[in-house]
Amino acid sequence: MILSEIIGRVGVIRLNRPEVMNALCDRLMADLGAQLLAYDADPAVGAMVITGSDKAFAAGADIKEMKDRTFPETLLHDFIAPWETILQVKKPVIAAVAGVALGGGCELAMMTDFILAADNAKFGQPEINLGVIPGAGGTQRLTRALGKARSMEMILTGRLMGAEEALAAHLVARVVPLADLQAEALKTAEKIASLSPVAVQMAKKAVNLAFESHLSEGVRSERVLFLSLFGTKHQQEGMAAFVEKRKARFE
Ligand code: DAK
Repeated sequence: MILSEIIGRVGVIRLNRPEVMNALCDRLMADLGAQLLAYDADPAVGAMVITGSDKAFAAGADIKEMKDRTFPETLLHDFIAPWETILQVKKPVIAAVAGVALGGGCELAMMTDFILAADNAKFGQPEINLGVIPGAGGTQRLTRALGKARSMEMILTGRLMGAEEALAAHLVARVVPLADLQAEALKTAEKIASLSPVAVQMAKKAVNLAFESHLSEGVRSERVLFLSLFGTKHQQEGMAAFVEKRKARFE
């Protein structure tokens, strides 16, 4: 249900259920989580990309699998845990989104570190049409990205948002032509993978603090992370290379 390969220093994971627009069933989520953790532990990988097909990043959780679940079952058979594995990943993860990213698909994309969108991308939280609400962080992350008014409108009406609107609303980092999406995602991930892995992980942690904490707490924690980098060779190498007008070598 996923296809994965390492290209250069980038672990690429492709969601692969084309017959159902990459609907995210339990097995796919378990496989995705396991692959993310494997790449996180693999020194050959410096960054990851999650992508889908040209038509669908993912059309949401698998409705056919989910529809008969009862409340006690959802509690007893923890179907939530695999959705959160991605939050344990320390290396940067980019979502390269083409086509639809709906419901759980949009939530998965928002759980990555940032989204690169193809010009045909469509984002939305249409759960309200199914008589439910987003359950994997959508109400929280979409609201932090878009602000209350736009997020409320999308979640209450199920309206989809195109790539350009998503860019203007700060949901995505960049929009590129569909034909360039994979190459751009790889190039971006490769750039990150070429940098100091220690600084990269601390940068990810620090930016996430802005998202998940109050300002003063985030700034205090950023300072601790920043100062601790002065205990690394990469800080010495990066700054020495600048002064000596040469390219830094982060080994
Ligand atoms: N689940 C299962 N099958 C899906 C699917 C989905 N989400 N989306 C599409 N498919 C299937 C269709 O049923 C169809 O299958 P067949 O009929 O051929 O067997 C096939 O994919 C092609 O779809 P369409 O024929 O509908 O294709 P169209 O191009 O006409 O439309 C579409 C594409 C993506 C606009 C449409 O399929 C659609 O609206 N799909 C549903 C989108 C949606 O409602 N998504 C939200 C699902 S609810 C949680 C974790 C996650 C979640 C909640 C909690 N926890 C950890 C607590 C997430 C919930 C959701 O995502």
